[in-house]
Amino acid sequence: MSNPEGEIPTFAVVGKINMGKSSVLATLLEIDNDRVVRVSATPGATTQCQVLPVEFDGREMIRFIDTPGFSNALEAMRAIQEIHGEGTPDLAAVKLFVLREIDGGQFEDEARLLQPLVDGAGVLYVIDPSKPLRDTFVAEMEILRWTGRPRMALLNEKAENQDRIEEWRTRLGSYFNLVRTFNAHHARFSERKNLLKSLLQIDEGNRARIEETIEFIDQEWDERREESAEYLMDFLSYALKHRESVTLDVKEEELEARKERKRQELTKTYYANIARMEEKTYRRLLKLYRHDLLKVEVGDDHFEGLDLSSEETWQKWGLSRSQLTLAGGVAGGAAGIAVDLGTGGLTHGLGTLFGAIGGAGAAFFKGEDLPDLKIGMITEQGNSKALVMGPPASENFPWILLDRCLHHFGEIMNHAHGRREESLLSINADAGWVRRFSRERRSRLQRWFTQNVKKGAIRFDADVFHEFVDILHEVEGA
Ligand SMILES: Nc1nc2c(ncn2[C@@H]2O[C@H](COP(=O)(O)OP(=O)(O)OP(=O)(O)O)[C@@H](O)[C@H]2O)c(=O)[nH]1
Ligand SMILES: [Mg+2]
Repeated sequence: MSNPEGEIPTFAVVGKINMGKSSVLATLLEIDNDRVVRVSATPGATTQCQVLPVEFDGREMIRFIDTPGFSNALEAMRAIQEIHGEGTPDLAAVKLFVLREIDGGQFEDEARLLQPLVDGAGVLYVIDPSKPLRDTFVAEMEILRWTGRPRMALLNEKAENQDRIEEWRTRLGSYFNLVRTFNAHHARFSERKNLLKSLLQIDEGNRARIEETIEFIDQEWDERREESAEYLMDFLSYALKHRESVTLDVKEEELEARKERKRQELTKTYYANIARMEEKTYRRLLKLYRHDLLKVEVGDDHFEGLDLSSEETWQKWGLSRSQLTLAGGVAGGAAGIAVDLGTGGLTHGLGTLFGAIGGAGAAFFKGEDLPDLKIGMITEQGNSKALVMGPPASENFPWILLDRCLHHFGEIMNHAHGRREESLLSINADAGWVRRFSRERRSRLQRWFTQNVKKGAIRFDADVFHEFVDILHEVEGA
């Protein structure tokens, strides 16, 4: 990568083997691919220096280097002292050590990790403060100090253990220009950004370049948030407009059991299609936020609580009954579309349909927060009769969908790229985003939902878009 502006600020992440160096970088730089940054429970995962450029618009802004861990720091320290002779070793002594050891020497790991420092890189020293502070760590700190490079220590706590933190901090404070915490498994966007900002404090000479990088990152994050808002609006719009229908032949029309079977099929297809679109929305979000390992599945019947047709979903997500009343219903908008055929079949039909959806029949509607789930009507299409499902007459339907989307968005935001266990997005956390919205926000969104239930395209509404962007911003920060 060309760099007409001169040297690219470079920072090497160093530390004892297995401290989480690679994980810290993976999270900082949003890399969840082991082929790019190898993370492993087995010590010694990283054996070569790995250059990780941070690029914007094809321009390399800053550069990080993942390094093999210190494996024999005490001995290496003595070897450097020997090379130097009397007094405190300096960069020249470290350089000689690297030259001597880099090709198959006794301290190959140490030489490899020190090479970038000899070449001018700043130091990010990763330690796990739940480990006891042994002499080997002190040896590592000594060696790093001898290089004279700007250096920051990062506390990446792998296990809960506050006992040793103060001891670590005090000791690190005398060897490093700055001590920060950065948890590779939990750091969020703001913490990642703060880490980059900390680089300004240790590397004043590259201030302009680092500040520019932080601006790029902020900008990229804003763009992603806006894109996410669009994905969300696309999905909600689709779900609110969606209709599913099947025509009924004479037998199906006349024989209740057959009609019932058709109804159940229709219900299934309707929800399956909404779930498919929801899943697609999450996949788009995962891609946008560079998650390859993280997966999401929205099954019609795979996961309890994710199933739009399950009772639990309706109790857990969406607005409360009183909030719904205040927000004003979708029902009005839907009434003109789902047409009552006016036969006795309708009432009966809806009853059984609810039974199929709720599982628990009448009991389903007794819960305080449960709105009517009026989805599904028999309509006439030309000369034949058809069962039609959608648009949703239930006022809570869009709120439930939005709530779930926000929850998933939050999970995606919170998932650190350094975590390598292949995982499904969790769906068990507390819901309740939309219940906390202000009344103004609820009304504004409700109006947009109602417009969407109606047929035909709706105009892009900048106010609503910005409302969605604000909501996502809040979810990010929570
Ligand atoms: N619980 C927890 N585990 C972590 C954290 N950071 C790293 N680990 C785990 O610690 C192990 C080592 O992580 P790596 O990032 O490969 O460590 P490394 O320092 O690069 O190791 P080497 O390359 O072998 O020197 C992996 O199993 C990680 O998943 C953390 O913040 N929390
Ligand atoms: Mg590593």
